[in-house]
Amino acid sequence: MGFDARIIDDVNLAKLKALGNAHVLSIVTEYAHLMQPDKITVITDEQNDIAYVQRKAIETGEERPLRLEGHSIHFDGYSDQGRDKVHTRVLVQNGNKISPHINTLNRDLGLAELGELMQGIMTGKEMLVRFFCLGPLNSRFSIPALQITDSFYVAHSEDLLYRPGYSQFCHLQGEADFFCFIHSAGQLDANDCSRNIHQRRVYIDLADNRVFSINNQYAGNSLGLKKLALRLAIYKANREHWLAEHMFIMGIRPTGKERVSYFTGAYPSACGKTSTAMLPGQTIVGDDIAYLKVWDDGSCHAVNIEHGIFGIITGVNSKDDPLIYKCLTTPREMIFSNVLIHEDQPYWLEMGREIPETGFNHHGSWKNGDLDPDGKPIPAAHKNARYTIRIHELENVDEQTENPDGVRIDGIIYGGRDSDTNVPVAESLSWNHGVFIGAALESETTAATLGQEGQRVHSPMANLDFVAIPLGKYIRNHIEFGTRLSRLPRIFSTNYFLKDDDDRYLNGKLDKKVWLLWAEGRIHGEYDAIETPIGFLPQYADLQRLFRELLAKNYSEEDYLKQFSIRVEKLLSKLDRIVAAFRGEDMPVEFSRELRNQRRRLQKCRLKFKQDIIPPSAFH
Ligand code: SPV
Ligand code: MN
Repeated sequence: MGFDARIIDDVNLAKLKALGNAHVLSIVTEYAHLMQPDKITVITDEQNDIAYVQRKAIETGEERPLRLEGHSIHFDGYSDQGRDKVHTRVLVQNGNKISPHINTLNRDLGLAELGELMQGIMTGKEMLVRFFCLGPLNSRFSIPALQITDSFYVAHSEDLLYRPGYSQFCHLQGEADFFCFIHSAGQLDANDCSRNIHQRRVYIDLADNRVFSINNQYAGNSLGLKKLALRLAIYKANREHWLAEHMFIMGIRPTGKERVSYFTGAYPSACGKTSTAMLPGQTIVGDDIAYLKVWDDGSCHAVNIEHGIFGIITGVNSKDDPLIYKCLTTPREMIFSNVLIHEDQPYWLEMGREIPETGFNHHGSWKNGDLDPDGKPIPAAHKNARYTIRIHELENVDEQTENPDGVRIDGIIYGGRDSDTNVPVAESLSWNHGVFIGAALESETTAATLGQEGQRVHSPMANLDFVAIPLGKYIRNHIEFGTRLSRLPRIFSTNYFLKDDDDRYLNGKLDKKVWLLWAEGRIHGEYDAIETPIGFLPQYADLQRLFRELLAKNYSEEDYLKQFSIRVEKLLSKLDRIVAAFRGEDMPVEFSRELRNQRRRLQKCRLKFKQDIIPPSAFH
């Protein structure tokens, strides 16, 4: 197979050939034949090429310019506003199941279906061939990634979110050691949104390090390097003994002390991961995906594989998120998606300003009170509306973000959206207990995935949607990772979403700063803690001081008791759910031991105290 000279010119062909990589050439040829674009454009790391993508995103209509310089808006279709879990499948040989929780499909069937759906899908369109680097340049963490797409929005988003990687492909010296993503938005409708949503497919082909994504635009479905690459990375990490996680990385900097401690944190989508990494006074390395490795000195190092943020905009306001808010309201290159546009300005839900009664949104022309075809009111903006920016646009970006060695991790946090069970912060009793806490993470579903919101679901390490290996093996990898570390990070749990009986949140949005600074202080031996059946809890006096110093808030003992008392029955029921969730998985003995011990400790304290809700002071 060769290239048809009518669809690729000499300049673009030369850019491809200069890589000296037969694998890249054969992939591009194969998919050009299948998808039949009118034209192939190869994008290198050169500024001209990158600017071409941004310009064409506007010219083609996939993005529209807004009032502020560099700002644009992209709309995803009305039914393409979140990750599509149903049509995202891992292709497996011979119909093997990976795990009861992982959506799989026979590889031959999947590839055959794709062959049909992708036939001629790029007719009339331009095929972009792009090269990126997952992770800092010239780093042993990093993985080169080839992206083929016909969406200028996808290609432009990836410019903002990922490091350019044409040079990294040159360093491959012809090897096939890269990830590959093939995307087509398919036919577009009058609003430049994917028309054939009913044929939306995201198929992960582990055998070939490839992911196919068609008939969609929402970034969680379309951008190869985001959640599609995470699935390939988890599979690769499993073979190579490292971890690919749904985690932020941040530097925690206690005031008045000359130190920084780096933490990673895993939270399900829309549960405060970005806002934690963006806490005032701290620094951000990344907000979504981290690779973790055992470093030469026995410590744990991590890198952010991205260099941008695809963040939820709902609720971003000048008071709670001053840094992001400032970015969103000043000129810079950035993309809004699925917000309301009125007189070329973006408006989003809970932005702390009045939202106009009319405008243009993810449903088209909109006025307050409009109903969708199902008779449901159309909100001004989608709850999962987002912004896409380069991380270096932020004032609080950490100076180590591009360090090829990453940063040394001293703390790991697991946090879910849990209204009635877990305390706001606790430190695990040991590494294995911490892994157990991560594995037992539950959270209520949000608008980040299609389907019903507010359902309590189990998501080990907030990563269930992306795990492409048996769950038991995934958990075992975390246990083993700890055995290879001589300097173990401490593991913490957080819960920002605890509510009282009247359904009111027990904590303010910025209280998380106290939990994080307490955790950081624990690492440095600055706070004594109360050992309880569920882990080490903070003492009231320490929190009282932290609240005063960090938030100028008077933290009452009554609030402490409401928030930090141990809800024994709720915790025991949670354990029953976790047992059920892992049924059918081959769990490591260490996990089963932690589960048994956790249950035993809770039962013992129920017997001893003869009450359901036990204040931390009972354990002094
Ligand atoms: C998430 O949903 O976890 C996100 C956004 O970070 S995306 O995965 O791209 O949908
Ligand atoms: Mn995410």
